[in-house]
Amino acid sequence: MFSILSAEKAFTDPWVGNSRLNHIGLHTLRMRAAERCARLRSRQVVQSMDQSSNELLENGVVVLENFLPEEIFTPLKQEVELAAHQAEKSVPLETGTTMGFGSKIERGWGFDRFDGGTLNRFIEIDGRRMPQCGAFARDPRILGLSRVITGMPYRENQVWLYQTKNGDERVAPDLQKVLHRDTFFSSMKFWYYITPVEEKDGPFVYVPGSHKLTRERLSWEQEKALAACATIANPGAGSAHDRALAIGGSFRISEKALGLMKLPRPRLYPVAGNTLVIADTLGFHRRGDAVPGTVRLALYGNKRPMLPFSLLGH
Ligand SMILES: O=C(O)CCC(=O)C(=O)O
Ligand SMILES: [Fe+2]
Repeated sequence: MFSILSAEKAFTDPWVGNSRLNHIGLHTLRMRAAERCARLRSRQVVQSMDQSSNELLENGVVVLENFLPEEIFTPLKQEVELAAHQAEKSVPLETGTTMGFGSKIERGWGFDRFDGGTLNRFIEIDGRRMPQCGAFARDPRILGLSRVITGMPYRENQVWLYQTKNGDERVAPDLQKVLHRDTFFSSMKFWYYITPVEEKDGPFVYVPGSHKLTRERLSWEQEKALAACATIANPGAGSAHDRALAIGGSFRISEKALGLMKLPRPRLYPVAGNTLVIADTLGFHRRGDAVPGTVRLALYGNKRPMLPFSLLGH
């Protein structure tokens, strides 16, 4: 019962995935209530809305070029590149060969995880050894934008040095390269790119404005929720892969369905180094198609509220 009031998104949960309750609108009710709570929290803690805050609320995504002044960016870049190089010396950057989301592989300096062929390398920020990164993890502007989206800041220890190495889609497809939304409520993710990301490197892809709960969006969500319940009721139907995607609660979407929702086409965000990309991942997004072997290097953080129905901003 309490799972309905939690951040649980998987329809395998007996309450979240309850067929009767979903027929009378449980899923969309949770979405609308969580959205109200997020707006309420945000209003408590956001003192003033600057241009990027407004853009973020309007589009669900904002790109801030030349985010740091040169005299801060240059030593920060050196620090990040050194840490990435040291990690690579101990464990080379490799791509994956198995489908699906891999589990964490603990390393001395953090962990690796594969999304299909894509390697995600997370290197821990040790503030004593990496003072520039430590300071970046407390950046007041990004903390402010996190509050705009979720009404909450992210935790400093949730900021990582994040390298992505693109695998070969023909060998092991990456589920993050399929358009989706992360969960049923607003969450914040940011990537502060240290090096340029070109189209071939798999830039972030986002559908501007798709974080809004329009009538069309809510009816699509309702359909997806009922499809998830039907999948659970028919354990024999469909491949294991399709079943997992239907009931996992991170709904995938086709470009055709986007059009039916009157949303624009997905937009690619290739960027120069020293650029911040921050998004509400309730909006539809994906990791862009890439040439196998290319690498992205960023500082990354996220805030997915553990209590999406909390009324208190902080
Ligand atoms: O790596 C990216 O550009 C986006 C991947 C994604 O879907 C996510 O982190 O939620
Ligand atoms: Fe995602």
